[in-house]
Amino acid sequence: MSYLSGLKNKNIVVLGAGMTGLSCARFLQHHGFVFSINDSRENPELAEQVSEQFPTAQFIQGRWQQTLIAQADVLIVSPGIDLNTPEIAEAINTHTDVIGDVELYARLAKTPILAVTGSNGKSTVVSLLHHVGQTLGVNIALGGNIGVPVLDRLLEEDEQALDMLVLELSSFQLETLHSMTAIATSVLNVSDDHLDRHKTLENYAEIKQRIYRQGNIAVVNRDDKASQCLLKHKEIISFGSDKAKKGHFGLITENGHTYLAFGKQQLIDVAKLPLAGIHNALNYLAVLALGSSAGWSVEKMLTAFLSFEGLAHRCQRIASDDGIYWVNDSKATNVGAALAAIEGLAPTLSPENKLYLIAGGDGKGADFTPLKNAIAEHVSHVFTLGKDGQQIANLSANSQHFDSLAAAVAAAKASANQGDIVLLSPACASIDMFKNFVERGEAFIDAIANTTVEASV
Ligand code: UMA
Ligand code: ADP
Repeated sequence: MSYLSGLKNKNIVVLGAGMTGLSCARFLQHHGFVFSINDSRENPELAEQVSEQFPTAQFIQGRWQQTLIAQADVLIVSPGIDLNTPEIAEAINTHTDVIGDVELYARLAKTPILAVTGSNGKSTVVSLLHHVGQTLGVNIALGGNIGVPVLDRLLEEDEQALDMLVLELSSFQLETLHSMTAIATSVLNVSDDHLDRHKTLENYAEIKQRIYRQGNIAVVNRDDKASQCLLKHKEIISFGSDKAKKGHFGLITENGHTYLAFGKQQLIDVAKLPLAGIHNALNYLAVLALGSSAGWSVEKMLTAFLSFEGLAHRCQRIASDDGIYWVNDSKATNVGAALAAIEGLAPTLSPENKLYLIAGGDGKGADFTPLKNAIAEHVSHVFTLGKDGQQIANLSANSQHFDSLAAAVAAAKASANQGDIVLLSPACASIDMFKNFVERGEAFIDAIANTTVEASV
């Protein structure tokens, strides 16, 4: 009996009625399974869609329904729901099959996978891998935390014909994933993030490490201890900002130029690549390592790099007529990302120009002190906002806290001169003031266009 037909007589409960929950429901309904959906919030955003699209499914909202959860044979938990929720923890203790949507996909699909996790750079790396694969003529798809629930893939007719799936995995998704067998997996880096849920950095790093058990080749970052693969029997391809040994990827600097390199072989001057900053050079190297694991030609991948423009809200230059170099890095939702953006952009400034930082939001329990030295070294003034912005302001004497992003932008505009960089790299989530990082980035772009200079610091 296949795993799928074995689900027929099971009591299946989907927890969470968001993007993931809906895709699980679509999949289950398509196969004619009976299931229930439970969302603990009063008015889940997609509640209407649930009632419309799954009229026969039992839908309980506003609380966790303890008996429903306790009686489930299979509990499919959305990534945003904490497994320590008492009702779910109890189900785990009583050996209910508690899985995520990616686990269900992994149990069913045969498509070769390249899987990426990490605190920062995931979306850039998986999107670049996808772009490179497409350019090389591979029939490739993208899924996971990037906003494309994987089960939707199984409903597409071309799933059988797919050569490769590139998966972006969050720590939340890795908590409920055990059965993936990828060609290659990577923990790009680990820095403070989601500690409100995972409690300690050690616990968070351990969850990320679980990806290596579920792939053949481990692609590791030599610069980051937490990215190393501790499993002795795995084949390893490494990347890092130093010179690499034979068979690994690194950077070589010669006569003021930095090159992506494979062992001693210089591949391309990073100045010729569209995505700037050392953090992006590492992202390119990670893609080369992952692509090589799949047998792709390094030379062809380098050519494909040239036509990838990058993703919105990640160190994205915003055009303006004031001569200021505005950079929207709204996706920098943790300290490591903001640090990479500051350190990556600072070297691109002319000596007479300055770097201004706009930061703050919901810090998710993170410690901001790692930003202190980078701000002291590279940033002329910090404009902060949001719930935990004052904590960032406290790192520097040259700082000021504002009530809104528009006010912070106005103050930055009043301070900056032509050629200066004003970087929005919040080091925080946006949920205290915005729907998500996209809305925050768009508010930044609007504020740049609409602000007249009236504030000064
Ligand atoms: N819910 C509850 N109780 C809770 C928490 C949530 O009932 O305690 C309900 C909400 O009311 C809502 C639903 O669960 O109806 C939302 O589920 P979810 O939070 O798992 O979000 P989805 O819409 O299913 O989106 C998830 C990922 N979200 C999170 O991990 C928080 C998306 O990543 C991902 O793109 C999508 O699955 C498809 O795989 C977003 C994200 O912010 C972009 N990820 C984090 C990050 O990148 O840092 C990890
Ligand atoms: P993720 O999907 O992991 O959030 P993104 O590719 O969306 O990663 O990038 C988010 C932010 O992280 C970027 O805006 C940038 O500030 C930072 N960043 C990108 N790549 C790296 C990297 N390799 N190391 C550290 N920070 C990075």
